[in-house]
Amino acid sequence: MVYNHKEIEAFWQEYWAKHQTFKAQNNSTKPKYYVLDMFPYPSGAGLHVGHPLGYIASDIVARYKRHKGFNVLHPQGYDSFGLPAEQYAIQTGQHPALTTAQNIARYREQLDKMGFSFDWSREVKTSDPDYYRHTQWIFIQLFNSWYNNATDKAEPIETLIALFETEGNSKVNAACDDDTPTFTAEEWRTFSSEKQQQILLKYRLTYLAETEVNWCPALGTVLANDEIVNGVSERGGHPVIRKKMTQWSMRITAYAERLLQGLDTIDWSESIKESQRNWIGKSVGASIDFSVANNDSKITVFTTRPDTLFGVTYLTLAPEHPLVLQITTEEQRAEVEAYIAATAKRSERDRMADTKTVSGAFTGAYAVHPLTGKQIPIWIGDYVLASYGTGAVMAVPAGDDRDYAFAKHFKGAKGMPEVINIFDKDISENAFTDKEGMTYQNSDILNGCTNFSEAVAKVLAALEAKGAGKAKGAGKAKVNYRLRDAVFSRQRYWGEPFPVYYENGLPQMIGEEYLPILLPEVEKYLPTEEGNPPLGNATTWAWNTANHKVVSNELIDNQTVFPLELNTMPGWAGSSWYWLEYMMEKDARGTFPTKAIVDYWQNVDLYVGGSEHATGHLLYSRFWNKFLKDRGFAPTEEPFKKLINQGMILGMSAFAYRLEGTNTFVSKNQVKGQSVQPIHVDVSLLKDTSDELDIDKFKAWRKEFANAEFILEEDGKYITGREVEKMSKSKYNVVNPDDICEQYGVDTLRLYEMFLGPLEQAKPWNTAGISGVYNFLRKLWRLYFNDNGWQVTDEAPTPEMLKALHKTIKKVNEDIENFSFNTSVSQFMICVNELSSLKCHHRDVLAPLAVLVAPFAPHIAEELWKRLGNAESITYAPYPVHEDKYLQEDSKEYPVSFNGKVRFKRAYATSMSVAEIEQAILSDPQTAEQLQGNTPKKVIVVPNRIINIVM
Ligand code: ANZ
Repeated sequence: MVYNHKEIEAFWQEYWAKHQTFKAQNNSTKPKYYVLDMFPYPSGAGLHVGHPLGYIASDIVARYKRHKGFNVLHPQGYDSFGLPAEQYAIQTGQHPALTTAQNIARYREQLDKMGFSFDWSREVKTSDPDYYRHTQWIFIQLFNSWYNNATDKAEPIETLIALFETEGNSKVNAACDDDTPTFTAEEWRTFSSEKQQQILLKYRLTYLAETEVNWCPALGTVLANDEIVNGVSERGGHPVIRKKMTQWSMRITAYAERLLQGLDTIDWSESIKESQRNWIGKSVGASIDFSVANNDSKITVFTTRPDTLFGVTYLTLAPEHPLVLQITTEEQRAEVEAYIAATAKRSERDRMADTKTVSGAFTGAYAVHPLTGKQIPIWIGDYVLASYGTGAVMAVPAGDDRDYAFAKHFKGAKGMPEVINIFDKDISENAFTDKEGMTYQNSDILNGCTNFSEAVAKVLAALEAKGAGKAKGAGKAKVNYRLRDAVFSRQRYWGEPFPVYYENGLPQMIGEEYLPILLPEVEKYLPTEEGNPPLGNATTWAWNTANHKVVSNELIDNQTVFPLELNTMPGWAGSSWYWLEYMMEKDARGTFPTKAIVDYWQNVDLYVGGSEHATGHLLYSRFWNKFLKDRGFAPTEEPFKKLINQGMILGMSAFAYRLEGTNTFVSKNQVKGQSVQPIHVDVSLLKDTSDELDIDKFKAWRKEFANAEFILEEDGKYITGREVEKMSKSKYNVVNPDDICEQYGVDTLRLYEMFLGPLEQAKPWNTAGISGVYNFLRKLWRLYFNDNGWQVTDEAPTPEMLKALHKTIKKVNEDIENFSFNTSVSQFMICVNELSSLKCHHRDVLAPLAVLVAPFAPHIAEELWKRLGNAESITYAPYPVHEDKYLQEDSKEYPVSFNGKVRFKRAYATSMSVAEIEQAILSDPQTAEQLQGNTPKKVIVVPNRIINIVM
């Protein structure tokens, strides 16, 4: 009986679907285990062999945990809103919903063929109204919440309003906008309702505000920081500029500290945690106020070095700082304005990356030092970023390189002091000149401090104590985070509509009971002529507050019918909570979330996906989860307990070498220094997974190659050059898993992907090795079947057979727990080889072996299990546990040395004592030969290790 993968795989895939073998139970006495894959964006290209890598690994764990008695939740779905479908719609006019549905169907077909044990009954699609009504619902909850720093959690906005009504806001410790005014309870009550609304927006966890955004003109949309790579858009590589726009933002900064602390509680790779830490960027320091001379305003700086306050030599403001134009003197105005115009052309990233160019301008204004009362010139310079800290720095050339470079660059210029102030203690000279000719003078005031924290405490105390003077309270300790609030509006069509309409320009939430607000139909997917987002093309996009319906724009009267929001939500909205939706079975999804169910599943035990989401999806998800936890909708502080990032599978590109300026192609070994141009050749044009080009196929591939000439190897073959590159359509090195499944079967594909190397490492795909894995499965099959059929016997297995089995049981259990799947595959190969040479066809070995391989190669395992006489699927069969007694070695081979040199080897039973071994070795004829008549002086036996004879 031969191994017929096609029949077997088709049969079991149908069986699993029909019997809903992998359906998770929301009520179970078993312990729960939740294994999640990052759900795919269904692109038009379908899956290549790189995509399933993580899915195979998580599927092995899911299947293993079922064998181990867990109630496993292993769902799958689609992150189906997004740019590519919309770009395609713009080009072709096809509705994104249509192309998305087609792509999903294709993905599903491919995923089904790979034998994944997904519980498809819980599938989610982020573009499905049944799903996005909950995304809209979460948005409303965020809008209706504020962050109370005192309780360190989000609370309903009503509790904030109650505080305002009774005590105003001076004592409220909340995450809010920096420019929030202070008011009393009386004042609050006299505010108009509009004013109250505006103030509340400064506290809500999602709010509308004019912000500086990354605008990508080519894509016609705003991009998040993590959607920009090296200053250009991640998708398409288009330029990005800074622009002010009114946008929805998420107050993620309220959670900065919890996002940071939480990292210590989760089992993620250090590198991902480190990128999140850097992204959050916590700095501990102080904010210090400097009043502006002859002006009522004050400039607040953020510094991590308050101890350097006496070294302040000038102040530098970001060119965009709101006070700049106000304080600039008439004399300096032209210069300052010219400088501002020049820096506006540089992106923030350029400014950060460029540490060499020094530029700036003097405003003509002076600030007053809060302790010395001395006047300090105020400059602007683009090394100071408007969006970090307060957008202003106290410049200390004696302590900071950039401040030093700036002072040196402008030495002798108007407004740049002649001497640099020293902040330090105990500098013996009061004035000196450094190598570069810069002169210093000592402030003297901090002398005597011996360490940093003492100096900081002294400065802050001095600022606090400055009596009746202006400086009292001019400094306070402050923690600053690099993390910014996240812009949440996109000027796109294919995303979640906001459940928001506008009354007098102020945003209002639509009642939860009227969700979902469906994405409207539009004629075209481009921005409108007035520059409004694509939803501006919709003609039925107004909200009737009387009957709670979306109605025609013509009915807008701003009395009962109001315009709806034209932006849509960003790509990360739908992916920031999807693991919770999976917990609910489809028919329980009416109200979200169903508390008892969410409480049962808690959070994701194992999350598998790419590391490219480090500071995007993985940070936003943690933020939303913490928010939902605060408001009682999610049970745990962290959504993903353990995270594994699968490494990328690289492609093996193939090249043909065209002689420069001709249509002649030279085979790899005939190039020999000739001037050739390497051309990517589609890897499907190679013969039988080798490097040989199929010339006929190549000629038919492209018109321009139809008449190509070839210079071949001596054996008449055309050999291509191969190189490892990222797997991508544009490099023609994409390997389609469908072809492999067809030829070798999916069990082979699954094993092979795992066999390629450690899960977390990047590794090249080379189809050539796959036949080895296929042969392994055939060999496994042949333990159970011979040419005439079934050959499994009920005879008792020998100790060797049991040892081969139990070694494997032990190794594979350990490997799966450590996510080391490649080593398990090698162990299976060793085991099957051993059992084959032992002629093992014994049920007591072969039955557990089938269960052991089931997580890896589930189809063949099911088939063997059935043939072994089981009526039920193998899925829930207990996973074998090894017994130490079978692993014991019954004899041990010793290297036998004479005066330290190994001469031969001898095996002795492990039950023998040292004295017995000594006696045996001394009476060994080969020992006599080595001794050549000498009497041994000493015999050393180290049990289970060595024997050494000293002559
Ligand atoms: C005085 C000082 C003296 C500073 C000294 C440093 C060294 P991190 O650690 O990144 O938070 N700074 C503050 N706001 C800035 C902005 N918007 N753009 C550019 N630089 C800014 O760094 C904080 C330090 O970076 C602050 O401490 C400030 O310079 C500068 F010997 O203040 B320091």
